[in-house]
Amino acid sequence: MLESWFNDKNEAASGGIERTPEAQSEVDRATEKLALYYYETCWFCGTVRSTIDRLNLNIELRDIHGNEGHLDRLMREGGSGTVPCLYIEQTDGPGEWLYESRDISSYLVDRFGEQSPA
Ligand SMILES: N[C@@H](CCC(=O)N[C@@H](CS)C(=O)NCC(=O)O)C(=O)O
Repeated sequence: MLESWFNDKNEAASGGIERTPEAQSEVDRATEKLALYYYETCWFCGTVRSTIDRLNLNIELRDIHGNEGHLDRLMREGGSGTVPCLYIEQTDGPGEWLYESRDISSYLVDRFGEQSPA
């Protein structure tokens, strides 16, 4: 049950946001600039991943327990090894590191929720 909660892909299929192919492509282009630092059994990460699924977002997942380089970068550039953390690449400067599951989900809903531009 826990596993299905963490890996729930059904939410998107059964009520997640649906977009036209053009709109999804635009969102996919925007989410190429994002990456979620997480690990599998982290409950707070699971809440953000549910938001990602519900919004049908293709965001790269970087497992800090599965890749030492991800943890190193998170600590060095983000300033803390706490997950979840959303990395937001900027075109004109250093990337932004957004911590706190609620803040990450709010950011994603504000940016990619229904009627929000990418
Ligand atoms: N208030 C934070 C809590 C995050 C949290 O406690 N994450 C745990 C994993 S579930 C963690 O990374 N602990 C290790 C650390 O803080 O260095 C949130 O909502 O994102």
